[in-house]
Amino acid sequence: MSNFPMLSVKETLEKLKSLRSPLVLMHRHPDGDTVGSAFALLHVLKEMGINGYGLCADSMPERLAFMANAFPVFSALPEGDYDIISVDVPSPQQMGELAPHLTGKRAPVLMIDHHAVGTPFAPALIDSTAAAAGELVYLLAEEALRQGIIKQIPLAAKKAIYAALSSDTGCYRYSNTTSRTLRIAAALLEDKGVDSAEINHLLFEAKSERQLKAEAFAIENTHSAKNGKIAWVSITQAERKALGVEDEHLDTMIDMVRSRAGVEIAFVIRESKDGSFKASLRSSGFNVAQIAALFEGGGHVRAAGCTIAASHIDEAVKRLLDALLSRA
Ligand SMILES: [Mn+2]
Repeated sequence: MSNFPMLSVKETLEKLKSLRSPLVLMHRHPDGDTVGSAFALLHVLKEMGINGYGLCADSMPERLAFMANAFPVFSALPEGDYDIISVDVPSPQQMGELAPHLTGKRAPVLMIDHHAVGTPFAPALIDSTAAAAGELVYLLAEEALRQGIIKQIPLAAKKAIYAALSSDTGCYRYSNTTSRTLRIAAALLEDKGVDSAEINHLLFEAKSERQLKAEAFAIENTHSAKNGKIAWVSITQAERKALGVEDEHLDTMIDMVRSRAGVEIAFVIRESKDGSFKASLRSSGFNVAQIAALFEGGGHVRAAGCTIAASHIDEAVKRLLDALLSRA
């Protein structure tokens, strides 16, 4: 286990109160939970009188811009004094290109996360029963409210937390959705300013032309093994160029693979610009986090990710498939 202390919500709030110009770190290939949690936290900190900024190795996806525009986001470390806190980042690997810089004096001072498998790198508030990191940001905001540190949870924070929860639960459909998730969502919706239909439309329905192209590619190029129980798609840089799609357009390909009847384990492997192979895994029950951990990745029982070392994409597929076939 980790050498870093595990913190309660109250202890984490104490730490937040002492932060000086915090940089809130999001994971690489940012999704709705890491972005929603980071911006919600920034809004809550501002309400506490603490001004912070975002930090992410990769650029903010266009489709999340609706909640990611109130604070500047750095993609490289700025000069000056600041404290780095991470949200939804389970391991240094998930810091992307920032990882080698976030050590020593620049090491994060706090992590807020909900992944079951990871490599803690700072004192941490970790609760793997939380459906999203956004749930933990809500608990922190609620505690700050209870202690009178803030007078209200800002509307922008409420919207971002609602989006974070919705994003990681697939619109409150996945098995990670608990009664607490729904109670928090209900509390957020008490504020008439939080428009669930609009947020869910932006997260799940409003797809760009290029995102749809990537989904069509996934539908047409799905392979399977074990009588269709394991299914996958791989996409090379050349194929990505031909389609004109960037990283942010590929995130829903996995949904096309897993939505096939009979599929129990789905994965997508994409070749990145730097020649590495990034895999996303989903399952209907089999522990894919353990498979991802074999490749130094991590995640949740039913949703995990890792980077696979290989000289060619077919080799990356074979390495992951072999690992799955020998255990699933
Ligand atoms: Mn998350």
